[in-house]
Amino acid sequence: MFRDDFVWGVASSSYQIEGTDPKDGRGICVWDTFTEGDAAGTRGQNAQVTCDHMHRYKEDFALMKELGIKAYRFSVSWPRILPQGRGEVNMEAIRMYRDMICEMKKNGITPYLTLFHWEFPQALEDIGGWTNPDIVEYFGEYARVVAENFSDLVEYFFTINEPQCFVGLAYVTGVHAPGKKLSKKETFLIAHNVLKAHGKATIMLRKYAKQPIQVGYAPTCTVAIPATNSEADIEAARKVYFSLSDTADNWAWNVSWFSDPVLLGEYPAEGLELFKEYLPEITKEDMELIHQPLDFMGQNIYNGYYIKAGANGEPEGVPMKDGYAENSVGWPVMEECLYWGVKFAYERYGLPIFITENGMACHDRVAVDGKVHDPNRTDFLDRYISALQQAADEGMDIRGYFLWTFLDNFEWDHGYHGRFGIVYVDFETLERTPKDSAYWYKEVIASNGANLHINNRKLREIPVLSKCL
Ligand code: GCO
Repeated sequence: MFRDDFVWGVASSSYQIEGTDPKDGRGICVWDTFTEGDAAGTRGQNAQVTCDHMHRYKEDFALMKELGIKAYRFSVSWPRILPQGRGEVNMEAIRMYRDMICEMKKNGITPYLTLFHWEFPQALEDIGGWTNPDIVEYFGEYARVVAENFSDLVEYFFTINEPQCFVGLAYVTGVHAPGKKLSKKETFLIAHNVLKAHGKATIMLRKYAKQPIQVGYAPTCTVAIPATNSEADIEAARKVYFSLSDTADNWAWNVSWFSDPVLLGEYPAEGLELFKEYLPEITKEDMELIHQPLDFMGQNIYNGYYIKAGANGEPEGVPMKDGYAENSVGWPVMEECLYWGVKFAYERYGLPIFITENGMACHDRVAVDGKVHDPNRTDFLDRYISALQQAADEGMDIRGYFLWTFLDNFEWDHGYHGRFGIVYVDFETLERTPKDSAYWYKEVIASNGANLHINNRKLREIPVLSKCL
């Protein structure tokens, strides 16, 4: 079973749900620019309105309360708070976020605030973005403004969400804003500056906090899952999970380059060798800055791939069987990733873990009875959270689970196509309808997981026919 004080929550990000208002004083972010015109990269869609959460948060937090949700991982928008990315603070944004946080707390919801979930200020992109060495100071300044204005109300902070994604998708493959395909040299510089910015923000959050706070980081990756429980397959998967590749288009899609420096204080030796011709200067001071003590680590985990020990002793991929389950944006459903992802990360880094994101996109619609039936999502969550419990039962220090996500929203390059919410949003009327999975999750929270199938294996037994006749 999960610990008694296990944190049950939902996660979101500002850009995906907030929307805009002509009076909001918010600056432009790279996603606004990316979605202008024909917005080819986002199915012609943008986030100007999205869920209109900025005008409806009272209603949204009341619904969260009704659904028994106790914690909320959300992000604040850098260019909403600092329209130019630095300098003048937009007091309208401070007022809005303070009111939002107070409203959460009034509804018994503990805030977990993420500083950066990909809303990069366009004004900073225009002066070199993450390749500009000053970006570390700018991000530190932003962290100071956040600490000064919100840390009396918020105790838990995350610095950066999924560096793998926004470095890789935004600057290597170019499918996310600002849609650039930069050279390897530039993207390794970006990654290094991102890690330094994380360190700087951690220092600034603590320095300017108005009460003792806890700080973490929220990286991601696809998990290497052992094909069987044999020691050899487990070792092969562990090796692959932390390994690096120079051949893949997207070098940034890995665990160790983004987590070892932050959590262990050094870049993986394999990468220093493999990538040596692309690396910027990395000093001892840089590494000290990056390696700030953290209170916990976040893990955003959705899926994986199978690995076995090959005949020659080297790890080998195991293809998926035809007809495997997948979500509506084509990601495989494989609950073992939550067990192995947590186990491997905990063994290597040893910090308490929050699952900062996990959830499923489905082809949801309002049924003829007016409800949204999403049995695939409930089954997904039951399997995944049960796998997480297994890791907890085996002694991994798991503090909480933030389901991605509360409201269907703007799913980046998928536009409004990927519905990840446990609450259905009609994007024409903006009406919210909790899906069946939301009521199921309410029971999970109320029972601290006692209703999960891992604790009720009997529920899965085939009913005895004679009882029904
Ligand atoms: C990510 C982001 C979220 C996504 C979610 C589903 O992981 O890409 O953190 O913003 O919406 O993961 O793709």
